[in-house]
Amino acid sequence: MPLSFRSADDFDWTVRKIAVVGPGIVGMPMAAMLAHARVCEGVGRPAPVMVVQRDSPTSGWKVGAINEGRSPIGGVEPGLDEIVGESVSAGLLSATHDASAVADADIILVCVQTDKKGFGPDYGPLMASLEGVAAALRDRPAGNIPLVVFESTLAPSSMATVIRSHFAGRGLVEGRDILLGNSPNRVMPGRLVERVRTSDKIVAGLHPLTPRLIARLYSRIVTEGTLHETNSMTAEVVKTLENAYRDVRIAYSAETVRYCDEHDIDFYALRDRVNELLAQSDHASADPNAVPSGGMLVPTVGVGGHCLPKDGILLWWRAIESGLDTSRSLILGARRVNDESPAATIALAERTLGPLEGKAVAVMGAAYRFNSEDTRNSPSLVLARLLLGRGCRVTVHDPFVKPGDQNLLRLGLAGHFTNDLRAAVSDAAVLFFCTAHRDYAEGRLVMLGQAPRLEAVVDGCNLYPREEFTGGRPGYAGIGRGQQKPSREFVEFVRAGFEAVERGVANEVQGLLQFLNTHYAGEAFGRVAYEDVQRLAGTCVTGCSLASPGSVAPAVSWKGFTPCLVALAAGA
Ligand code: SAJ
Repeated sequence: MPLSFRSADDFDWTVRKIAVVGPGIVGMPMAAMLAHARVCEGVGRPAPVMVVQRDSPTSGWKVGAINEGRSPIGGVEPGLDEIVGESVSAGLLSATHDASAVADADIILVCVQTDKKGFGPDYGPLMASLEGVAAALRDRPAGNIPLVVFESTLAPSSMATVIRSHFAGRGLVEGRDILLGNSPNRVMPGRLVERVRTSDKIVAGLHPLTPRLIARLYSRIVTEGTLHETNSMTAEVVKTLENAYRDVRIAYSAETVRYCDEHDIDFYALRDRVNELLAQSDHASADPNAVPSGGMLVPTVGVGGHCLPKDGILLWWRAIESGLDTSRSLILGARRVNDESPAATIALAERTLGPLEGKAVAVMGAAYRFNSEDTRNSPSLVLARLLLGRGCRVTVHDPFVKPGDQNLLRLGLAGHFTNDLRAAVSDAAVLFFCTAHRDYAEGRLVMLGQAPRLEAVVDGCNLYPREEFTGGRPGYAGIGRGQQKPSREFVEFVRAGFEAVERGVANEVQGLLQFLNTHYAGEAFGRVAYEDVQRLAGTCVTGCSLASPGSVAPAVSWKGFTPCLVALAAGA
């Protein structure tokens, strides 16, 4: 009997095999680290790990790569290739296209990407993968009670509704035939293995036993972080809120920097002073390759990636579906502010450098984040299309992104793209730096020397200090690069605005929790307490310091400037 439990504290568990569905940036490190850890639970030999990857045109090749001992993850991922190779050589890691391989697994990790569609989750790929998992588990050996753990980001209530009912509809009743848990991955491309090992991780479930089981398993790979046990809906809220609140703080910086840039105020001096007053500082003002974690975050050409643009909408999904008023939502308002950033970058450029129409411009960096090939929701590509719309002759460059990249093709930019740096800059009058790739940081002088027609540089990613462009040619415009030190009164105005925004988010989240608990917390164990959300979000390594709910003072303006997020917080 691989799992028998009398209570959440009294159980016998045998783990003979682990399966991982979806060897992407979440599943591949998890599979390799569990295999490498030699998990011996209730048996005298390590549990082998089987990766399942459907035989799709774009990803089916990963099975062969893994079985040859190679990680299918692109970019630079320290430590991952080594543990994949070692585990495959030891016969403890393998891969297959066949989903029925999960039938005899005692633990199944589901690491399939989720997305948004309109104002709700897009679970298409996830549910497609669960068809195979449920069919296989229906034929599982008698008496097995497999544990299925979702590492994917899920909209609050999904575990208790969509996921639970999917398995129940196939004869697998949660708590009797199967245990359903979730542990949303806090992945960071470029640090995949390190993040799993060192970051705190939330482990959750629908049944009280489940977090205990996941914690016991994950304690073998999360060796420097802390495992926090809770229920599924709390984990769903914390994960989506971490990203939503990050999006809000970037939006508050974006609104503030637009005012600063119009009045030649040094935004970064302001940011560092305000964060010091908030006791939420970081080193990101001086380092374009830092992962910002302070209170006020860093305003750039825009917010891309697969997470921040979608998770606030996932958090609001059930409330929007029920028709709740969204007009005063800071989380949804922040999305609008951040989506304006590419256009705001062009406005800054034209204010400083004159009209761009008809000029040859190069967009430097197609990826949404530095030293990465990932173009999902990349603001650089939005900027490129806006520049085309203004009659510019546009080239898009990136050292990592592939010419056949799906988003380049989808947005009609493949014909404007090159990996050749010299070709990208040779004819350009203006260079827009959108992604802080190391090639741009290290090769500035050589690169500018290859641009004989260069008139100006626009810095949209905190890449270059203004002092590096003092000679007057090329001209320089940088987001946040005003030259006047902020007054003490303006610092105080911005700090007070930040505290209004953080209070506004707290009030908004408290309202969402009341809604979710009323409609989706079936039993006491499933309820979400704001204090738990605050405590668990505070374990996010990139900073998520939530305020407590409370009253917000009426919004005031500074010489006519009132951030819309502050107005929303005061109005809510
Ligand atoms: N960005 C800014 N200013 C900032 C920080 C980021 O403009 O101060 C932009 C970036 O340029 C990028 C986008 O926002 O375009 C997202 O950047 P990110 O640093 O949030 O990186 P992601 O989206 O790859 O990872 C996020 C992280 N979430 C949090 O830090 C709360 C990561 O920890 C999560 O694991 C990941 O989402 C996820 O999988 O949810």
